[in-house]
Amino acid sequence: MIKRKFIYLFALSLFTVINCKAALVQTYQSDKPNEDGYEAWLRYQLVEDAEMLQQYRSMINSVIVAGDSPTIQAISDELSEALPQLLSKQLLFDNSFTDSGNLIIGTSGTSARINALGMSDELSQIGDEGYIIKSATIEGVENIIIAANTDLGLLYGTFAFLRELQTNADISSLSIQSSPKVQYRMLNHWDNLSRLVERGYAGLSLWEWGSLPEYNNPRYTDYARLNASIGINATAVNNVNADPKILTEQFLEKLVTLADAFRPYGIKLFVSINYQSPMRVGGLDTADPLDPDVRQWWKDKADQIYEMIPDFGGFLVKADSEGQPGPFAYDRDHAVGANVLAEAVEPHGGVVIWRAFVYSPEQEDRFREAYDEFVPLDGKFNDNVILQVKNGPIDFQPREPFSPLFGALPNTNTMLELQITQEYFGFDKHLAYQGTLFEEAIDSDTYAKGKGSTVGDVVSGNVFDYEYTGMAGVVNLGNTQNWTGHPFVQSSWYAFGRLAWDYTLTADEIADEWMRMTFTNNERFLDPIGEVMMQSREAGVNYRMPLGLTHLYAQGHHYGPAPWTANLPRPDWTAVYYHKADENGIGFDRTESGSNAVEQYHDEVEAMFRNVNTTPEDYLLWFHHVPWTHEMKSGKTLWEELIHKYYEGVEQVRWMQKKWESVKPFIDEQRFEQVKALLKIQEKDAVRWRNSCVLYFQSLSGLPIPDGLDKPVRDLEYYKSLERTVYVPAPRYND
Ligand code: GCW
Repeated sequence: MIKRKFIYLFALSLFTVINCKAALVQTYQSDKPNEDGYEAWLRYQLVEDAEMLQQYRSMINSVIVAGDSPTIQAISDELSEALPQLLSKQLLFDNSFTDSGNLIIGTSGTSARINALGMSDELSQIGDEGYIIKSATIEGVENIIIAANTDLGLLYGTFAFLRELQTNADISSLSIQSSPKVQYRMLNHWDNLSRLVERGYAGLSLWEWGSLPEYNNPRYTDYARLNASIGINATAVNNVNADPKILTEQFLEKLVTLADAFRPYGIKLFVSINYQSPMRVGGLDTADPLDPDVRQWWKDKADQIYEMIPDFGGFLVKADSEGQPGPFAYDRDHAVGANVLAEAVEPHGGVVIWRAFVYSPEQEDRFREAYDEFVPLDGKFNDNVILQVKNGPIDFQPREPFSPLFGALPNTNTMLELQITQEYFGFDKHLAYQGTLFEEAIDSDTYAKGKGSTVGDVVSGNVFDYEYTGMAGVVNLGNTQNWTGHPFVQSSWYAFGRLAWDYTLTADEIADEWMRMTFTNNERFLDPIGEVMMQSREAGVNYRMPLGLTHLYAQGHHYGPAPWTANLPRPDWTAVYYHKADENGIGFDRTESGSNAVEQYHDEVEAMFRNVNTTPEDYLLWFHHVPWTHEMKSGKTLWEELIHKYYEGVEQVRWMQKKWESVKPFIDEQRFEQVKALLKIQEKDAVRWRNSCVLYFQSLSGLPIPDGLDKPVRDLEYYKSLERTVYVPAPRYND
């Protein structure tokens, strides 16, 4: 009897389990197979738009790729992988010309058919890396051609053509001509040789130093493909807080394997160097850049590297910044320091990228430091040195005004450094598309030569005649299956590449492309999630530091809030240094009554920021210390506006959650559920940010939380305690 009852119960529970599962499957409306995100935006799924599919199928029957090089091989590999899947049809890949439509790829040197089209005028406009995609009638047949001056140009053209198909564009009369607007489109990895990644939240470093040089992990090639598909052509593989060992023969051998994997995709390898390398791995007793032995050491080292990696890009250098060694130890300035390296790589066509991220505890205002150090050196750097400047004067904060160095260095090649990894935006836990931030930085008008001298114009060499131009993006890519942790961090990687290629693209159109390629072309996904992406960065600003507040992070990890931080070894590491709030008001006075940092901008910008009434409210507390009672454009007081912004940030995250819920039927369950879970974390974190900041500022202002807003249930002490108790989702901070 007991036994029977047990069997009955067992059967009943089995029935319930099966039923529940069935119910789950039934309520889940998507029929899309699960995806883990590894392919990122290079997903070659059957074209969703039936009409377009029909068009592509009829127009592309044979693929003819002219030439013979590893890059040409990469093109053929990509197309033979992509096209049969996109079109779900068999195509000819044997270079045969059919009378029903061909895709023809070549330079005028490698393809007689392209040569016969007489495109020399067009080709002369696109440089070494540009491409042309167009419809062309050859031998009475309508074809699509991809033409360029080099195989690399063809590769970029191939990816651009695939993008047309992936985004379901009409290709019936194509006429595309494109070439990059800056020369170095570069990723900066902050990867340590231990494989822990500084500010990296997506697993261990991609570079498996232990199995290099012998094992060429296919992932290196996929990395190169993804980058080439968005036009990235350079990568610095190790942390700017550099381990000198990177320059030892042992590591150079490992780098050879990486450079070999990247080469067919046009990606040049750079390394970050430690300024004391001549001492630390070279056996010298000084690293003084003017010491003849040191000079010779760098020359010999460069010769050795170029012997092993003939197309090596050069060195990336963080010197005399945050404890990194540099020329200051020998009383030499940055220019003297950089030039010794520049001389060493110059005969090989290499460049030195010298970072301008400097600040010292002696400065009254950290904002001023980089400008004060580098402007006097303008014109003193060798031609093959590029100064790499972060977008803002402090450090990748949720919103910064542009660094006044842009537009202030007519005689020093200047490139822009942006951050893709979300050091200050919730790591890999928060959805915060950075395309809008990048666009805001690039479009900022420096007025260096009157109106219309944007940061983008400066770094592309349109304002001053720079010898070398570039943009760098700091990435967190790791060995996590989807590369970035949060699936939407991929969108910022994508946006960086697209903007580095063409800084006039908009964040909006880039988001649209990315979503179509990464998720689906279905408008019912694109419309709501496009809105989410476009608002996500602003939401992150609102719940962290609206109206121009900055650096309210907990010390060290930069994840959670700690606006109360004071009394650290350096004042410029504390939050109170940045907000300067007291019972009367809040904000950093950078006008003449304060640090006067506004004087570093060109007149028009200076005038705008100097005056509290013309300073855009998004930047208000960057430049002015204002009373809590200050009247804002909305008619509210500053206090009320600030608190409303904090609450709005949380509401925006809740809105993002709802939007995400609405797209469940249109994408696969795996990625849907992952983003949904991450949004839950984001909502919780946003509430913590809001309550911590609101309660803390209230403890100073003594003002009430405006009517209609729910008061935090817990008190300030509770939120302060979270700084010590809540797990921080990053390596290094939970040892
Ligand atoms: O933002 C700060 C980071 C450091 C980083 C530094 C830099 C590589 O907190 O982790 O160090 O910037 O850009 O050099």
